[in-house]
Amino acid sequence: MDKLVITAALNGAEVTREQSPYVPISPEEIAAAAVEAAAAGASIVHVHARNDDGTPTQDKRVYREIIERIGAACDVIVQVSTGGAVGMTAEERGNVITLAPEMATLTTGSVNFGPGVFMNEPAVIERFADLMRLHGVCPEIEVFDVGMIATAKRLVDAGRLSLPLHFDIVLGVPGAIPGEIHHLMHMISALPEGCTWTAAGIGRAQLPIANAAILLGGHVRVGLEDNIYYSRGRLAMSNAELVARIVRLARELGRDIADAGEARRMVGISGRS
Ligand code: KMH
Ligand code: ZN
Repeated sequence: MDKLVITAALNGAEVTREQSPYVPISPEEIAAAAVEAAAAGASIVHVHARNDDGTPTQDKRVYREIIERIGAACDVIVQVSTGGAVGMTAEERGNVITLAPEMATLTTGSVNFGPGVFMNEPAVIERFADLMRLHGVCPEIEVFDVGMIATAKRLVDAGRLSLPLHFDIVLGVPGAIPGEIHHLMHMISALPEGCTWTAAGIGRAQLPIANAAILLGGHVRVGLEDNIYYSRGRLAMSNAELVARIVRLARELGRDIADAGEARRMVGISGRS
C-alpha cells in the first residue's frame, strides 16, 4: 500500500479554549502546533485563522503570518480553510485563496453543521474552484455527503476541476453523513477513478474511521478541530499526541508514513506518483 499521509487539523473555527485549553489560537501557537505535529508524522496541517480573542477570522494577514511562521520552521504542507466558520460570507472565506497557499479546502455542497448551516451555493463553489486554478492552489475536496462527490464530478466535467483529485471524506458532523465505516465504504465507492482520499471522523468517530482508512489504503486526518479527546473523558493534550497514535497504529498495520515531499506527489501538488 502507499505510504500514509496524515493531516493534522490543528484548531478549526469552532473549538473554544473553554472546551480545550490545548487548542492553538495565535499564529505563534498554530505554528508551534504545526511543528510538533509534523515532527510526530503529519505531512499536511489544516489551519484556521483566529483573532486574539479566539474568534474565527478569514483575515488574509493572519493567514499570511501562519503560513510564513510554519514555512520558516518546518517542511509541511499548509492547507488553509476556505470553509471558515458557519455564518461567514463567501467573500470573507474565499479571500485567503489569493495568498496562493500550497493547498486549500473546497467543500462541494451545503450541509447542516451542528446548530447552523455550512453554506456553499453552487456559484460559490465554482468561484472558489476557479480562484484556486488561477492561483495554482491544490484543492482538497471536502465532502460531507455523497451528493458532494457528484458535484465535484460535475465540476470536473465543466473543466473547473481536473482529475485526479484529492478528497477529504468527513464523517460524523451532526447533520451530515454519520461516522460509521459502512458510510465510509459507500463514499469511497462513489469517488472518481484514480483519486486519493483522506478520512476524517468527527468526535468519537475519529479513531475507528482512522483505523478503517489505514486498512483500506486511504489517508487519515486527526486533530483538535475534529476531536478534542484522546480517549473517553481524557482531553488530547496536543495535536501531535493524536498524530503519534496514528503513526503507531499505521506501522503496526504495515503502512509507512509519508513525509511532506512524498505527500505533495501523492495528493497532486507536485507531479503525482
Ligand atoms: N468550520 C466549518 C463550518 C473547512 O475548513 O474547509 C467548515 C470547515 C471546513 O471547517
Ligand atoms: Zn476546517
